[in-house]
Amino acid sequence: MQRYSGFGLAKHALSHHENWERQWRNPTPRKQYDAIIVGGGGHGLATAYYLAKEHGITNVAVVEKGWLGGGNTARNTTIVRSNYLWDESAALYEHAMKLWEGLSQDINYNVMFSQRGVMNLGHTLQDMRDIQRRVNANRLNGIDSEVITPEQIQQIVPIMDCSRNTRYPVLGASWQPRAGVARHDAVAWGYARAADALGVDLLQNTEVTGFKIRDGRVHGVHTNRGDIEAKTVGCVAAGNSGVLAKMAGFRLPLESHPLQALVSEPLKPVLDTVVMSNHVHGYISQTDKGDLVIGAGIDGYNGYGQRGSYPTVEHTLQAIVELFPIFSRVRMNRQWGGIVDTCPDACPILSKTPVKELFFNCGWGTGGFKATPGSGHVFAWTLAKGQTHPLAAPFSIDRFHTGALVDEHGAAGVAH
Ligand code: FAD
Ligand code: PYC
Repeated sequence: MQRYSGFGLAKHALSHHENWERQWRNPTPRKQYDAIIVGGGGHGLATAYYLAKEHGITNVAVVEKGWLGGGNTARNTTIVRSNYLWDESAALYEHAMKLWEGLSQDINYNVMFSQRGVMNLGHTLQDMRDIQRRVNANRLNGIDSEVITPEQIQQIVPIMDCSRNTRYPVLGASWQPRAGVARHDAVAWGYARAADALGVDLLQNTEVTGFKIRDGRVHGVHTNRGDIEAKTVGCVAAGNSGVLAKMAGFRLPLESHPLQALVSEPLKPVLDTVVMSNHVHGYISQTDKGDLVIGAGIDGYNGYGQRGSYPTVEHTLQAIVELFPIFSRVRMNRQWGGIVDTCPDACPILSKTPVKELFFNCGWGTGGFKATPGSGHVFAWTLAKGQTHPLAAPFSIDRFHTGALVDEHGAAGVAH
């Protein structure tokens, strides 16, 4: 990170924010790269960074149709946790969690990773059985996780209505103290700056419109700025992954849905942890600025419009106000949607494809932000070695033929 002396800071404060150094270059695309990453979200940028840093592969381009981090990375609600049920996914998300814990130092950029704890509420006996099972599985995997009672919840979040008067009373929760939130755009910018410093070309406003495929092998991409050759191509395009797969001539078992979120006007600090309820369809946290960040399940229809429909917002706010009557008169400032790529088993795809040297990293659906460092780390390994990283192996597209699905709907956090 650029460090300024007291004088430097004062100079910038008085300069109307002019003449700041650019954080990354704006290069002209080269004709040929060793690797092209399609998609300049957090996952794509992390992949490029680890390719350069850990594998010495620096002749790399990240090709982004819009601006860096403007997709789901910019639109997500930044919850980071690793309390997944099955060994395969727990290992992958915990790998990410460990990287989160050192990320600001590693990329020398403050990603504001705040381990303020995440609780997943249970409102029925079956919820509580599922929570108990998942907590047991987490602990067997060395992941910090515990079951807490309504009394403990009330102590952690005094403003929550934990009485028996609600439609779906709170019966308990799972609690992961190391979980929390991070600053989404800082993650994208931090990885972008670090990757750029290692020589990676970040090509914004560059849309991939097709793949150059000969003899069953990828040789590069067609873009709106011309063709670019590459030995290896990794696609990390979230909600647009199905569109890219179609360009390459195969189908992926993905559905693209809108997922919405909204933020309130800023309030004084009242909520210093993250509360999620899959059952009543609402989750909430408070930013350092004071806004309440609120979201829920996906909108049920498929689509590519980054909006979402009103009934989902209404349903979410009903759930939030029932849990937090104190928020009933808070005004909402903004609402938006992202397009999430959901798999039938609510797990990602990190995989080779029918086209040689063309790899896909997608299907993170409603929960990929938390995986950003881990996803980039294992995908970079996969691209560098041309074979699947052991942590990624269970998430190959082969599982949809063999039936070895990893069903994480219960841990997905939001309903879909
Ligand atoms: P993106 O950031 O979407 O990046 C993909 C990029 O590919 C985009 O920038 C796009 O422009 C680019 N692209 C697409 N097509 C092309 C093309 N043809 N050519 C070039 N570029 C292309 N996850 C959590 O873990 N915790 C949460 O709290 C959470 N909350 C969420 C809330 C909402 C409202 C939403 C929408 C998502 C949420 N998620 C959450 C999910 C999370 O945002 C995603 O899983 C994650 O950000 C995906 O990162 P990415 O880098 O793969 O995708
Ligand atoms: O995966 O934890 C999650 C999540 C929370 C909100 C959206 N996704």
